[in-house]
Amino acid sequence: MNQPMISLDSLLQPIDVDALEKTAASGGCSSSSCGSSAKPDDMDAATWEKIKDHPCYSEEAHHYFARMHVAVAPACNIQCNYCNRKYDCANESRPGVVSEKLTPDQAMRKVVTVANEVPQLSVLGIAGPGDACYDWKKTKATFEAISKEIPDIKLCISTNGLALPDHVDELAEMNVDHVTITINMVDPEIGAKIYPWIYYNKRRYEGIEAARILHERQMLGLEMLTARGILTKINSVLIPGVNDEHLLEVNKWVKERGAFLHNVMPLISDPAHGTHYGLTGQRGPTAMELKALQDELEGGAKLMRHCRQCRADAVGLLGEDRGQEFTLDQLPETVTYDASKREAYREIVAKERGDHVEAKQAAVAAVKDVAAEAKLLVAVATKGGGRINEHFGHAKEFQVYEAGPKGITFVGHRKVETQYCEGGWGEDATLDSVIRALEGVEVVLCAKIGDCPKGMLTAAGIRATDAYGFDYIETAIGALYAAEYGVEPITAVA
Ligand code: CLF
Ligand code: SF4
Repeated sequence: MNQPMISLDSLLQPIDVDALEKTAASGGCSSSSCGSSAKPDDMDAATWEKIKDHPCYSEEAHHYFARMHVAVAPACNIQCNYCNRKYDCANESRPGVVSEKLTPDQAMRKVVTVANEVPQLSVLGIAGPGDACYDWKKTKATFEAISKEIPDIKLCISTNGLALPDHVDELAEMNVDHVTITINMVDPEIGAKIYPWIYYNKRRYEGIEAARILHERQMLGLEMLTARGILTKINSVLIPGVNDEHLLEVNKWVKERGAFLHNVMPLISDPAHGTHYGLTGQRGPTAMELKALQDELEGGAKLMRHCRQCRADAVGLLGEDRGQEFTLDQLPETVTYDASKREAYREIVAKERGDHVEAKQAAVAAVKDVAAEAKLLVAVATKGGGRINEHFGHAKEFQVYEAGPKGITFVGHRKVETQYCEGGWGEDATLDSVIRALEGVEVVLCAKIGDCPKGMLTAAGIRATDAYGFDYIETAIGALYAAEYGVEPITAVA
């Protein structure tokens, strides 16, 4: 079949085009890495096949692949103290802006339009803005229609778990490989502080009884999914003073019942959101508190640390949101799926990814070889592709990595409220908020930084450099760590 010519530029907008073109020009990928797989050694091939292009289930995939959510499920059967129905579901979103709710037909038009224009798209998720399992008819109609039109798109669902056991068999029949359950407690006494009521079997329950029913349904749903081989991720909202230490217990319970990943997310709480927690002054954790708990959880159920708490209508790579480009009023009346961009993108990424994996392995080995106990927290400005390819002033977030005796690990991201160079010049007040967001970070790596912000960062105890611009993230961090602790830096991979 003839395919239209597609320019790399139009294909790979958020990814660094120069770096990918360099790869393509050198014969597609470095000769030694052709065919190398990013599959971790301790993972079976079937599981890898399910997660390898899923930006949430694979940290490595999130550099390359995008998800989109369609907000077709507004109804909910419980009340969480961190949620206000006016806003997006806090299970899978950051509250703040009301979603544009869609019918299944509108969702179909939107997904096809996005699939034609965003080649990174690999996953369609339904994450509210209410509960996808409670608002089941719309969820099911949407998944069925879209999987017929775009058979290779992965279907993903997020739920509070109360109605989940009623739909596990249908999820399995629809080939839904990925389910997220938000589980904030396994002790109903703690649950009663998080959930004032639930609506179950046509009755409203309150307090400890409500939390006990929710807990039992969540555990049952998780066990049923595990029995059917569906990968389940557990999201837990970290609420300081309510369930922080308790999440160690949650981690144990979900691991025992086969959860694939545990994603601990910070409570987002602000009086302006009108939530119970926001209005009563319940604070969220700091970035360092979240990291400390995640570090404590290491060794239990495998952790997800790259969650961006997406909106229920998010579109794009994690950490970017292109939803505003695809609002209903901008969608064409009729649209036909064209697979060519997504197929071309996958081909290029497969080559780039093999190269990246080799570079990462070399960097991790080099860091482990350094006989130092020290840990180095590094923030990276990137717009995808696993490379340092974003200017300091344009970064909407920084990805944070830790280098140390265990190698190089991704430990989270720090959101920047306002970019330093918004409008073309830097604002000192904005830089102060960026510096606050970088709490605990020792070095910032970016594609470009001016002398002024660099000097202010230095004064705040944060070193910043663009010397590793366009390198792979791990290669740069490896070189930095090796240089810092007195051995020869490893060679950067172009
Ligand atoms: Fe969406 Fe959730 Fe599926 Fe991902 S999001 S339904 S698993 S496709 Fe991902 Fe967003 Fe975190 Fe969710 S970053 S909020 S974990
Ligand atoms: Fe809100 Fe989601 Fe909780 Fe329902 S499950 S109350 S929509 S956060």
